[in-house]
Amino acid sequence: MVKRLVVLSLAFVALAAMGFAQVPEKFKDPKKIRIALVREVGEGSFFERYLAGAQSMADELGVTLLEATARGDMAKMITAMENFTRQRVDAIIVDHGRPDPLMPKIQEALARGIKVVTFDLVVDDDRVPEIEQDDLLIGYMISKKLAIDFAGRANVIYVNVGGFAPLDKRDKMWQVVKWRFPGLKEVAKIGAVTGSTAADTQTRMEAAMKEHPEANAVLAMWDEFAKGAVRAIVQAKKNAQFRVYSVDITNEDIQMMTQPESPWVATVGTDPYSVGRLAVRAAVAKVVGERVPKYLLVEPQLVTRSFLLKNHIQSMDDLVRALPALGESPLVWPDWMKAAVKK
Ligand code: SR1
Repeated sequence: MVKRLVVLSLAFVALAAMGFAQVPEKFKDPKKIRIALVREVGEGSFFERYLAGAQSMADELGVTLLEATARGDMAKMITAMENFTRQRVDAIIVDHGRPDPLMPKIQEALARGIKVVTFDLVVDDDRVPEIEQDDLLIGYMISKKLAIDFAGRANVIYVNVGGFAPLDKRDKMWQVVKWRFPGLKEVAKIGAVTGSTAADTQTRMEAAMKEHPEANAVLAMWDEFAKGAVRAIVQAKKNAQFRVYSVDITNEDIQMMTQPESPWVATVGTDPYSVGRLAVRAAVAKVVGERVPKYLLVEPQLVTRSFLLKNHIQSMDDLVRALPALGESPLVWPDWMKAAVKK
């Protein structure tokens, strides 16, 4: 009897390894699975690439992805949540947004049996997995890189804003690193999320540079902030005076970092394409009844300008080849899902 059980379990393990894992009942007709993606922010190359990743995963799994972007308008985000809840989609991915107005809408969706997953939104509910790019680590890695590059002494223009979960987490670590290296002076803090964030940051950076001629470093906690700061520096021909440190990496960022004399020397991030793919996998896994961990942290990587130049990297495809840790996230890949994608 025991022998037979052992043989059976070994056979099951072997079949699973060969991709014959049992497909969950609810995935038998994937076309019928509707996943809604409700986004607060859509501007910039990070969010474009994230959406492309989400769509690619939905296409590969054969599920339907519906999308609504609120462009910073919380009322629109709430309305989108209400609409998708009324339509009884199978799952909602809530992307950024404020916990206070969104929490009641998340609870309403859950009460109707709709699964909820978040990206960059902290939700105090064990039923809701949270995806993030390990933003405390991002904040630490990029702040430490700046501190070490400048041997602990720099006059920093800090570009960040409160009220967004990832930006708040990154800020916490900048505060820690400033405490550790008291020679880092934050001479100015600028930054706002406006819908034309890069252009507005450029204007703010121009003013900050005039007010603080002693500034020699920029720490920008979103690549849209970094783009604005870099354009202002280049326009003012102050490339040699500044070094820019940022968060996120995209094709556009690579182009700007590898320009001759670019002051943009380092960034820490993940591939947003792979984050978008993970969000869809997590939502589908919840819909079919898989156990999904509460915290799904995509591991960030440090990317320097010198690494890009040395390896002749011109695009995210080149970068992922040179730095495979930036590739597809290993999180949430049940065997049946791997098999479904391979077909
Ligand atoms: C306005 S929040 C912008 C950030 O969201 C994502 O976490 C990206 O990394 C980006 O930096």
